[in-house]
Amino acid sequence: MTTQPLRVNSARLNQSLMTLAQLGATAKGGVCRLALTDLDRQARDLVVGWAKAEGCTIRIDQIGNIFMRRAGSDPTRAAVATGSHIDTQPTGGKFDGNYGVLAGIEVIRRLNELNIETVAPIEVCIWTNEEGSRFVPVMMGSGVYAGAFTLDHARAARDRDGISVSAALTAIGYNGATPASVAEGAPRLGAYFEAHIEQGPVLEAAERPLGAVTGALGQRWYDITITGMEAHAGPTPMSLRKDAMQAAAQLVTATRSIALDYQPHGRGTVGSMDVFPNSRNVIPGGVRFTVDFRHADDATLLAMDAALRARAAAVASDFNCNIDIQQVVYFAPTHFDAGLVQSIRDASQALGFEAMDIVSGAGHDAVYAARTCPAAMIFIPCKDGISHNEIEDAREEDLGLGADVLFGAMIARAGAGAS
Ligand code: HGY
Ligand code: MN
Ligand code: MN
Repeated sequence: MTTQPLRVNSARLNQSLMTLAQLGATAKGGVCRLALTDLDRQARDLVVGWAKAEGCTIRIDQIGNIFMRRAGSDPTRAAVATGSHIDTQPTGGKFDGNYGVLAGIEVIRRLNELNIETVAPIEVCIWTNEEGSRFVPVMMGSGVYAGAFTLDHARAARDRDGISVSAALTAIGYNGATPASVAEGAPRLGAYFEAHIEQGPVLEAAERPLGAVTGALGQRWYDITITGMEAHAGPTPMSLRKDAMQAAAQLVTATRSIALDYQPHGRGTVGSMDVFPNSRNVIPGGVRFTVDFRHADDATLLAMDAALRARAAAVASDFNCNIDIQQVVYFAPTHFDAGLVQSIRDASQALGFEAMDIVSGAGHDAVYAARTCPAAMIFIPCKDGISHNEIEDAREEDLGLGADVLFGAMIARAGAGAS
């Protein structure tokens, strides 16, 4: 074994990313490939084909998670795994999720080229519906795997057209047979690394190409339904209105003000809203919208929850509307495994770089994987810190360097025999 750190073929990794990005390519250079659509099927088939070409065996579980396995010399060892997701936001980019999966495929390609046999098996995972855009809950496949919610709950989830996860999995041919959760018998991974773009401005502003992710913000997601009464926009006096839109507006601004009350880590977002009947001269009788709260501290995240509910009670009274708040996602702030984080710092050091410790503002499948095995993440910068946007971009050298760190950290964990 040479003492030089192992490197990936960054040109090939980049080429694979661009090939995958063609599936759902948008005019603005992004990707729209929603979970369990036919585009997701095509992308799954493409990546599974690449893994099979490298001699991997493929396992698909009952929530559609895909595990692409390269054997090790000791099959009794739990797999050292990596991966991410290939479903995207409607105005998603080429790299969110896709990078983590293809960096893992590139590690397998290099192990084969270098004829290195690891001791522990290596697995690359594609987790189902990480984005939570078409179906809720978010990070669905990894959440079922870790027991954050049941398989039945996830398979029963429906999109805006009423299509269930179960039907969508069947439609794309990824209704797998193996158990989907560790509790039900899914193989427990030995360790899980995930490479991902930062999706924020920190690394780029610090001019650091590598982040050792120590943890991730906790999240609470809500569906809020406000019921007032439709009425005529002209004859109805202001004092007699039950205006669901005006009530909603109060909570939209409260979402922002509550997040601002809990800085620096507080985050509050209203990303989606439906208005009924959505006619310009009818006072809205119904408004349904989403709230996404995040914080690094669990007690603070709970305080944000309480502030929202208190504000909603006051608004319901002031605007004579009914307000229903359903929490649809909750996970506490995550602290990744210190040993794995250190192996990421060490792999970065071996390449001549000092990785910057950083907390993830985004949720990732590693958050749920961390409930079942040691997990940690590698971040690389993305241009202007922009993601969940079609202009999302990352530099080939950073993509390659992040994959080099993944390679080194995984080998250190899996053990490498003869080459
Ligand atoms: O919402 C998130 O943090 C991730 O993109 N699913
Ligand atoms: Mn992602
Ligand atoms: Mn995302």
